[in-house]
Amino acid sequence: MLNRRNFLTAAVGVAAAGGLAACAKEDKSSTGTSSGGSKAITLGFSQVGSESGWRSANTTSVKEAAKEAGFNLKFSDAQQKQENQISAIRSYIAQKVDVIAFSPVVVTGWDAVLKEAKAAKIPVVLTDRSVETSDDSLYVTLVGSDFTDEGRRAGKILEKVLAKAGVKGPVKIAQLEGTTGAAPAIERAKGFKEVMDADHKGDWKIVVSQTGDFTRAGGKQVMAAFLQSNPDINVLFAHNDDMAIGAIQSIEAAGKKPGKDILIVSIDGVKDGFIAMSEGKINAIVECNPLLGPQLMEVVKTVHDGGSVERWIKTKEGDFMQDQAKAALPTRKY
Ligand code: GYE
Repeated sequence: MLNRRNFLTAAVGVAAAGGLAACAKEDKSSTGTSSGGSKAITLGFSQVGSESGWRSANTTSVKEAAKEAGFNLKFSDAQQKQENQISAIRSYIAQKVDVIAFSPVVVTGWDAVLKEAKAAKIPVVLTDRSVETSDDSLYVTLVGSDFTDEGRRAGKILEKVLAKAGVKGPVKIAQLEGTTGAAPAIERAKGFKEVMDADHKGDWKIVVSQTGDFTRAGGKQVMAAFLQSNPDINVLFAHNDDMAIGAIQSIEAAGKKPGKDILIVSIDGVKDGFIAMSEGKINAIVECNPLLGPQLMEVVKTVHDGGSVERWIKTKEGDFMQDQAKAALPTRKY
């Protein structure tokens, strides 16, 4: 079981000692000291990559919020490779940062490096994506969305989309999955399937499903192959907007109308997704909020100061149908 208090108490002691030791070192990227004149918290952050609009907005949010909080942020981009994230985390441990935060590209394979962080008494905060671990004490908390619920919401909103479009016959769904092994890919598929199994056993079928790695290029390429193998697809469920946008290009290239011949539901709610929706090409979007920076910095501060935090700090988000897109577009923040 997680013994967070002991872990944190130990972490704070070491963080304070680490802070003193770090004073001697020059740190060019330091963003200054916190208000009381005390040493700024050094946060090592390992980002997944820069695969999507969501990710860019998330990176900006993290960087801005760290600056705002007066933290010394060490940031690295793993280019969607787990081994890069593991080396980044190892380097943060070697640099004796106060807190490590990361958004794990996939769910498994973290125990070894997380044990190293624990042995060095550096608390780890997960953000955006979760991990599977046999030892709960290896991370303090997760700040991020409920992806299973997003999948369920996508299923529910598809019911509305189909009703609005007046689709009567069989629903043949193509699914563009996110990065294989990543929490949002696993859980969004799971939540969507729950709705299918509960209410649409007879009328909906996923006829093809493959990863597009959360990128536009991936979505475009995989959708082109789907249209070749299954030209009768009438619905696309894309695990993110970028893959839906890529897929739209292939749908149009195949002489079909996205949003009409093929109804599209995606997840994220980035600006380009809203633009495609206001053009009638995406039918509905389930929002997944990337602006996690401020909440993350608050948690990092609490953890660093030895306070207790919830095990999972969930993000709040909404759902949008096509007829809301134009009105919502100017107010979208990412
Ligand atoms: O949906 C996708 C990004 O982990 C929630 O990763 C995030 C996902 C997001 O690449 O666009």
